[in-house]
Amino acid sequence: MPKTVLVGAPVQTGAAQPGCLMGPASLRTAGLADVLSGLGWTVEDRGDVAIADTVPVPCANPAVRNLADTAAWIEVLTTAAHAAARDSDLPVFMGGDHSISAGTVAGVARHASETGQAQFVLWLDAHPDLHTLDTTQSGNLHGTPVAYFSGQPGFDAYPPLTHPVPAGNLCMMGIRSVDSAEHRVIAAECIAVHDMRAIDETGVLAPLRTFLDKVRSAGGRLHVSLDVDFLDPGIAPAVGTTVPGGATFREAHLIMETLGDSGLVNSLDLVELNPFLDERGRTAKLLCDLTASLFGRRVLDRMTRSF
Ligand code: 4U7
Ligand code: MN
Ligand code: MN
Ligand code: MN
Repeated sequence: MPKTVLVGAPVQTGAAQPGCLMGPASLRTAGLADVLSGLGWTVEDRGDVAIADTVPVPCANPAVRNLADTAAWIEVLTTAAHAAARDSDLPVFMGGDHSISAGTVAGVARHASETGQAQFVLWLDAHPDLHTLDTTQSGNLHGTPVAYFSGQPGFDAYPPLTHPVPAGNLCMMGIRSVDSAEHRVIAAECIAVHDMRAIDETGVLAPLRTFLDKVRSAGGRLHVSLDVDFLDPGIAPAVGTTVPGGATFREAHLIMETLGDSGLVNSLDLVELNPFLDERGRTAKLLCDLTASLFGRRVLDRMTRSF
């Protein structure tokens, strides 16, 4: 049987609003482990990671908030993600705000280097999260993980990055809120960014298939990072950073089903869920259902049907 490991990352130091620390508990309450075992997966829930007390870390940018704690979370998550990738076929990292991906991607990329494979990342988000500690104006560090794990300079206060993911191995979908400093990085690094206008024009499938072909031909490993704000706020209200005009229910499921069919996905983040903002658990349940689509749940099994 294929195996998944669940890792809880109750982190909210990177977000403006409190609440994301309840994300792992909400996903567990929505029944994530049972959903995946029902699909034939062996599930090991490793519980939540934790950090020790920290001392404040100085930063040249006075806007930056919670730097020491966020850096400590990134460090423990790098270790936990490396171990989870080593020990299972498709670990799920339950956030927590998106700063956790600085650690989860660093950790899975370390494992990829050990298997001799290239690491790829599919970033499903309204935002590119490409700020450095110098460029962030909000000071909210959930806006920084992609800049960090892709090896941008300016992260002396984060753990030293041993295995950066090349910008050419990134694909972003759903983007619709980009700050000017992020625009400059996207242009300079030629990152494949499919904004919502592009999705409107082409649908989700064409750019996704192009990216999956690239991962497959490189023999690479693929990490998927799903920010709740990728989804339209009408279907996923439990997030502090809503942006109108997000992915629809079917666009999101089609992405997850196609990713599942590809067999190429090796790790998944479910991030930015803020249960304090949810409505009767509907966003947590939607994340469980989207994860089920990635793990093999299908409305109908296509292979066995003919007309
Ligand atoms: B998320 C923002 F200014 N760019 O830096 C910032 F728009 O993980 C938002 O994608 C960051 O939700 C959003 O604060 C981070 C803002
Ligand atoms: Mn994000
Ligand atoms: Mn390893
Ligand atoms: Mn976002």
